[in-house]
Amino acid sequence: RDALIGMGFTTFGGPEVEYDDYNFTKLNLPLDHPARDMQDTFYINDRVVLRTHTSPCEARALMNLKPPFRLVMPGRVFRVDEVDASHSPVFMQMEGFVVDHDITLADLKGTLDTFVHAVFGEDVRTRFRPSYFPFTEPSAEVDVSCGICHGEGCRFCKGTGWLEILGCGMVDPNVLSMSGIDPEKYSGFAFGMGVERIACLKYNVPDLRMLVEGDMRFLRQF
Ligand code: 2U9
Repeated sequence: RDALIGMGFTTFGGPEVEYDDYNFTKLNLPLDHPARDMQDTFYINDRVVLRTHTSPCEARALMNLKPPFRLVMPGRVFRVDEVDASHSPVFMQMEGFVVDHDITLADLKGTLDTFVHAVFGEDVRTRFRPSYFPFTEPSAEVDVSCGICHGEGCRFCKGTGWLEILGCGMVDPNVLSMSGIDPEKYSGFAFGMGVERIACLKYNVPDLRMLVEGDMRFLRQF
């Protein structure tokens, strides 16, 4: 977070109990999108959900703030999931959101490279892989070179030499115009990450549950 504040980001937020309109519709996920399934989302009623990502904060920012802005949005999110070493029904996300004149993919790459180097150290390498998100186009996933084997391939990185740490992309022009921002004048980028996952990768923790169990033998190491 300090690395992002250093680049001029300010924190922003929104409610954990959210309208499905902000959680899905305003982010380009229509009524028949699979992520809206009851299997994946905790519904309070027909119109209200526990937010499944911090992205509704972006929708609220687009409605309430005038660009330009550079925002970072950490917060708790909820998904219907069984607990295992890499999944939890409640976890922390941190998303970033930039809208300004002349924002390009180069700004996205430069910002995320700076962030990754601040968190994982100057000697890690980054890799941007094409991906898909409904609210960004183009989209990418970002990997860092494995801190255990330095890219050689080992058990920790499942032999690939790379660890996936976040998703990102250029804000889809439709998402901007849905909120009344002229995509001819403004462009932007966004990214999102699971905070516990980043912590585990940084400190080589093999199981997300260790972060919350409160075992003193684990906690004393930090
Ligand atoms: C608006 C426009 C763009 C938010 C984004 C991601 C990429 C992403 C996942 C990482 C792992 C969630 O924790 S995770 O499961 N997130 O990859 N999120 S771009 O982009 C937005 C959001 C809102 C209006």
